[in-house]
Order: sequence, then C-alpha cells, then structure tokens
Amino acid sequence: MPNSATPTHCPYCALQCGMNLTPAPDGTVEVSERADFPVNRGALCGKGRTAPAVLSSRVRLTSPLVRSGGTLVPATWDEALDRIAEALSRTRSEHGPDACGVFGGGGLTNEKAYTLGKFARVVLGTSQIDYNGRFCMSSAAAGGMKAFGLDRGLPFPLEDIPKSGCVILVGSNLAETMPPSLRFFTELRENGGTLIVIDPRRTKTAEQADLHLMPRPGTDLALALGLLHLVVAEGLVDEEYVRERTAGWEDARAAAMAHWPEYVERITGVSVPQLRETVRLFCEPESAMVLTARGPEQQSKGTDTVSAWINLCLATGRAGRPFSGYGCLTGQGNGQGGREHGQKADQLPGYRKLDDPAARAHVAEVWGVDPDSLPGPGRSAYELLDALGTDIRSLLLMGSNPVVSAPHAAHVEERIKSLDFLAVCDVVLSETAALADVVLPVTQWAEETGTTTNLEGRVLLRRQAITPPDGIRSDLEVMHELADRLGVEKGFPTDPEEVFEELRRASAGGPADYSGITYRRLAEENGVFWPCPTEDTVVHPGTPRLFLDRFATPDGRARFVPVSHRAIAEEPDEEYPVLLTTGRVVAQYQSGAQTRRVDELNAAAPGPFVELHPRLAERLGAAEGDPVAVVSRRGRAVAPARITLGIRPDTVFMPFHWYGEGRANTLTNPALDPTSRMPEFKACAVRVETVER
Ligand SMILES: Nc1nc2c(c(=O)[nH]1)N[C@H]1C(S)=C(S)[C@@H](COP(=O)(O)OP(=O)(O)OC[C@H]3O[C@@H](n4cnc5c(=O)[nH]c(N)nc54)[C@H](O)[C@@H]3O)O[C@H]1N2
Ligand SMILES: Nc1nc2c(c(=O)[nH]1)N[C@H]1C(S)=C(S)[C@@H](COP(=O)(O)OP(=O)(O)OC[C@H]3O[C@@H](n4cnc5c(=O)[nH]c(N)nc54)[C@H](O)[C@@H]3O)O[C@H]1N2
Ligand code: SF4
Ligand SMILES: [Mo]
Repeated sequence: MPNSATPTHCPYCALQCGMNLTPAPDGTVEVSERADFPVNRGALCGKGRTAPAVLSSRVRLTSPLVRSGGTLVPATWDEALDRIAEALSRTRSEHGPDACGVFGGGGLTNEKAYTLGKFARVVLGTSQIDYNGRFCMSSAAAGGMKAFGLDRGLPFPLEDIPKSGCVILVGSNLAETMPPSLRFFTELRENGGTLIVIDPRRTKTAEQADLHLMPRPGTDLALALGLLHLVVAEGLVDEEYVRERTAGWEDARAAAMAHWPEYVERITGVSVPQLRETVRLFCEPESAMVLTARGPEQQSKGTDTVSAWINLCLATGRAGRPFSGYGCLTGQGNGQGGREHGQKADQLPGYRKLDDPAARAHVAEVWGVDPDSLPGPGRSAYELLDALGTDIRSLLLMGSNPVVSAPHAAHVEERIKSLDFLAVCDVVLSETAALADVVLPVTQWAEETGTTTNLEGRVLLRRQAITPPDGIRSDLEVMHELADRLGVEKGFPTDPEEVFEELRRASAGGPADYSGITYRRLAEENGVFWPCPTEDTVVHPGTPRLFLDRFATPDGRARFVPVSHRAIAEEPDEEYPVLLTTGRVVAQYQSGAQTRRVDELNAAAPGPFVELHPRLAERLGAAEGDPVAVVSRRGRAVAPARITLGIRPDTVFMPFHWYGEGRANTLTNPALDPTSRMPEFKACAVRVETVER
C-alpha cells in the first residue's frame, strides 16, 4: 500500500464525506481534508475524523471465533468456515432452504450487498433474506415508488438546496446526524430562502430554522393533510401542473379536505396560525422542497405520511422542477445502494422486483441459473427476526447489530438465542456477534475497495488506503469460501471490481441502472449519479436530477395517493401516559458497535439519557442527572434524566445507541407499517418513574 494520501470516503453515514487517508509509520492512519468532494468540501464530523480508531487492533476482531463449551474461542479460518457450511447444510436438509436466514446491512458496499443477495438465492436457495434498511428509509422508498415510480432518496444533488425558495425538513436532525450538510441550509437562508423544521424537539437543527413546528410524535400525516387542506382553501393549487404532470388529484384532494385546520391542530398540537404561516412560506417562492428523515418515516403509517408530503408537493407544482421536489435523507453509508441490489426480501439487483418474471429471467441469465430456481419474496426484517428459532433455524448476519437496534429488542435477543446456529461477520465483537456460534473478523472500509451510493444517488469509489492486519478476510472472501463449501464453485469472485462488473450487467435495464459506471470512471469523476445506462456511441453522463421531463411511471405522470389520518399503534393511556420517541446524538453511530469503541466519541457521549420537559420532571420529582425508569408494555429501561425546555411536555426522548439497562429498544413498539413493514420506532406509550439508587 502507498504511504501517500488516498482520496476516499467516510465509513459511516449517507453523506459519504470525502476524506484523505494517509498511513503513518506507527501504524495509525491520518485523516485529512479532501476539499474536492462537493458534498462536504473538506468538512468532517467527529465520527469521520476518528474513524480509523475502529480498525486498530486494540478494539477489532483479529481471529475467527467459534463457540466451544459455551464460550467463544479463537479458531482457524478453515475450522470456522467449515462449521458455518456444515450448519447451513444441516439446516437446509433437515428443515428446507427457507430455514436458513440471511440478514444484511445498509453499511455494506454495493459489491457486498449484491453478493449477499445472490448468495442467499443461489447458494442457500432461501427466500428469507432482508436487512436493516427496512428499519431506515423503507417508508420513504415505498412512498416514492407509489408517486414517482422510482425511489432514489434525493432526486437532486444537495447543492440544489441553497437555490430553493423554501425547505421543509420533516423529522431530520441533520445538524447532529449529517453535520457537514448544515452548510446547504445556512446558504439557503443567506440566499433569502426559508427553512422550516418539524420536530417534537427543539434540536440543534430546529434552532437554525425560520419556523419550528413541534408536533406530537406520530402525527406528521395529519399535519401534512392539514397543510394541503389550507393550500386548497386558499386557492394555491397549481392547476396547470396538476393537470399536465399528475394523476389522481381528485381523490387526494377529497381526503385532504376532511382535515380541517382546527381538527389538525387538535391532533398535532400545531396551531392554526402556524399551519397558515407554513403554507405561506412554502407557496410564496418560485421553488420549494420537502425533505423527510426518520421522524415521520419510522411510524406504523410512515408510507402514508410520506405520500401526504408528496401530495403537498404535487398539488403546489413542487416536484420535477428546478430546485423543487420531495426527497428523503437516507441514513447509512450505503443506505441507497444497499436497497438497490438485492439484499431486500422482495428484490433483485438494479432495483428489480423479485416477483417480476422478466426481472427474474434477466438476473437468472447473468447468474447462470434457471429462473425457476430463484425463490420468491421473503419476510421483512422484523418479521424475519421474529421467526428466528421457529421457522428459521440458522442465520448468517453481516452488517447489523439487531440486539441493540431492532424494535422490542429483548424479544429479538431471545429469538436470536433460540436459533440452532448463528454466524456473524463483523469488524468488532458487537452485542449480536457475542451471541454467535461462529464470528468471522472481516475487513472494512479503508482496508478494502468498494462502491457506495450516497443519499443523492451518487455512486462513489471507496478506495483501499491501508493494509488489513493478518488473519482478516473480506466479506466477499467469506461468501466465496462458503459458496465453495456448499457446492457452488463459480460466481462468487473475491475481487470487488469483478463483482461490480457483474453488478453492472445485472442492473442493466433496471430502474437503478449502473451499467454505464466503471471503477475507472468513478476514479476519474467525483462519483456518477444513477441511472447511468450504457450507450453505444456516447458515454452517459449519469443523472444528477430526476423527473425534470417526466416521472418514472408508465405515462410519465406522478401519482397522488389519497391518505387519511390515523392514530399511532399505541396511544398513551392512564397506565402509560407519556409518548417515547427515539433517535440519535452526534457522537455515536447507530447501535454504537463501532463508535462506542472510540475514546474521543465516548467522552463526548458516554451513555444513554432520557430527555424530558421540566414540567414532567417536576411532576416526577426528578432532578437533572437522576436515574429515571421508562416503562412500556415491552419492558423497562433506566437512564439519567436530562431536563430541557426543548421537548414537548407530553414526550420523552431516548437515543438508541446503547445496550444494557439504558437500551431504548427494550421499549419500542414493533408495530409495522402495512406497506413498508417499517416498525414504529418514533412513538410508543410509556410511563416514567423515579428510581431509588
Ligand atoms: N450521529 C449520527 N449520525 C447518523 C446516524 C447515527 O446513528 N448517529 N445514523 C445515520 C442513519 S442510518 C440515519 S437513518 C440518519 C437518521 O437521521 P435523522 O432522521 O436526522 O435522525 P433521528 O435522530 O433518528 O431522527 C430525527 C429527528 O426526528 C425527530 N422525531 C421524533 N419523532 C418524530 C415525529 O413523530 N415526527 C417528526 N417530524 N419528528 C420526529 C427526533 O426528535 C429527531 O430529532 O442518521 C445518519 N447519521
Ligand atoms: N429506537 C430506534 N431504533 C433504531 C432507529 C431509531 O431511530 N430508533 N433507527 C434504525 C435505523 S435508521 C437503522 S439504519 C438501524 C441501524 O442499526 P444496525 O443495523 O445495528 O447498524 P449498525 O450499528 O451500523 O451495525 C452495523 C454492524 O456491522 C458492522 N460492520 C460495519 N461495516 C461492516 C462490513 O463491511 N462488513 C460487516 N460484515 N460488518 C460491518 C459494524 O461493526 C456493526 O456491528 O437502527 C434502527 N434502530
Ligand atoms: S457526516 Fe457522515 S459521512 Fe460525514 S464525516 Fe460525519 S459520519 Fe462521516
Ligand atoms: Mo438508518
């Protein structure tokens, strides 16, 4: 490996900030500014700056581990791989292929996600594969597909944001979750545009807003419908646009008209004057955007909620036009690419559908298998985890730590413990890996090359910058070895570029067409936006902006979807009178498996807490820092009180990055959205109590 700086991208979130990495003689890696990448122009958050720490031998796994007499002990690669292959074959012969489960992650590169989907269907022959992206942006994906016929998080580059007239940010705390992106919103305001933030908490992001609405958690659907009602009542519908570029307006209009502003005020707690002000700020400028993140999406009605926000954009002519549109701020490093190439239960590469005969035929040909041998769609992530130990007897897990991050986590932990066999590939011994029968230590990020697709749909080359320690293999090598042991000798290359070449062919002609993208182009250009088909005579430039001429539906028109307000799955009552919502803090990432192992990040965010309003704290008799218990129908969690005026008095907030007694997901409700199968992470009923210590 060279000792000079390698330009690459961050391992963590969907911004995929550009950075330079230089190995130092003492074995550490220096992170330095890479100003040529337009998303972050050199800026990094603390997680990106400290990312190499996770790869140091002090914290990472360096040898395969196998369970022996109840404990995990070091083993050779052959021993560990043989055990996995034997367990999977035994499960398959005793219980059938669908008794083997596979669980992936949106942090895996495109090459890994693609190979994992192929491994499940071709080697194991199982339909039971899904991934943690189901917990992430699946509601936005479903809403985007319904309306536009295509799901790409943002249909425009982030650089368009400052040129818009108004942006409504619904349930995103990007000042903490994507800090370098805050600049685009600051520039928006400097250019005279307005920023509206909708969040039950006064977050660092909300502090930047011209207008901050603080709805009750779980009521974004009603809020969006109330705004659309006002748009109609005030004669602000763009009739010509609706006529020419959309279908289905009448039904959506009728549904919205039932949501009177006063009724919406009662549901959401957002006053009618604030609703009117929002409509004014959104409709006055020539262009405007709505961006959603996990706040409104992680609800058991997340898909309908996204549809309601899209309806608002369509009625006002704010989609498929310059500096206007609906977008979802995807979360994980490869949250976008990870949902396109086949690790999702119902999907084949190129964002093709597993139940579409033409898609099956195309992909089966690339894979050199009979289309009829491909299994059908399987269960969604939570349903899959819930079936562990019953229908699903063995699980291969790569790129997720569900013992911390899944809803109703104590139950999920029990399900995992009841498996006949669990194999986990990870960089560190996560809480889930600690339960495994075999743990494989794999290379990650700077130790290997691969592509990711950021939240803008920009495909990027993440280059290898350092040499991995001895004794570690890549996920691609693991799948190659397992395939070989399970009787499939060909079709599982270990070279990422070779995998990408196959992915190009598999995605060709699909909605997420990568066929015109090569590693060489990615190295020369600063990423390429999909769709990027192969063209005979010219090089396709990629597609930074979607829908400007037509939407991706058969007739080119966007679809309104009529939706109506409904309650959250578990409304507060006498026994559980408070609402719990959950989310993130800037210094920790997801289940914390990686960031809890970095000293600087731990010093900044050492543990869980319960954010609550002074009025609620006073009623409880809790002072700042006192341990408080939060109890739901699923369990009890304890963490110190953090008292703030920046939260609704009827709501408490917990970040979900920790295991143990402060694990937020002990409490959360696995009620699923009927379309996206997204769990209701953002609202459940709890009671809060003081704890004697
Ligand atoms: N530091 C850090 N950054 C991350 C991550 C991380 O774990 N840590 N994870 C990455 C990933 S995978 C993702 S998905 C993104 C997530 O990025 P965000 O969506 O910004 O993160 P969250 O904190 O989950 O939720 C955002 C906000 O939603 C609000 N909220 C809660 N309930 C509701 C509600 O009912 N309605 C509305 N409108 N808002 C509500 C919360 O108060 C919170 O401020 O972040 C990415 N970046
Ligand atoms: N209460 C609550 N729960 C939530 C959420 C919430 O807002 N509230 N948000 C949900 C969301 S949006 C998400 S995305 C999930 C995320 O939650 P998880 O799915 O648990 O995600 P991570 O913690 O990122 O776990 C990734 C694991 O893969 C490992 N890893 C990293 N890179 C690689 C690799 O290349 N190969 C392999 N084999 N392993 C690798 C890491 O070390 C880590 O152990 O949590 C969800 N859970
Ligand atoms: S904002 Fe996201 S991509 Fe950028 S440095 Fe931080 S974690 Fe990495
Ligand atoms: Mo996510």
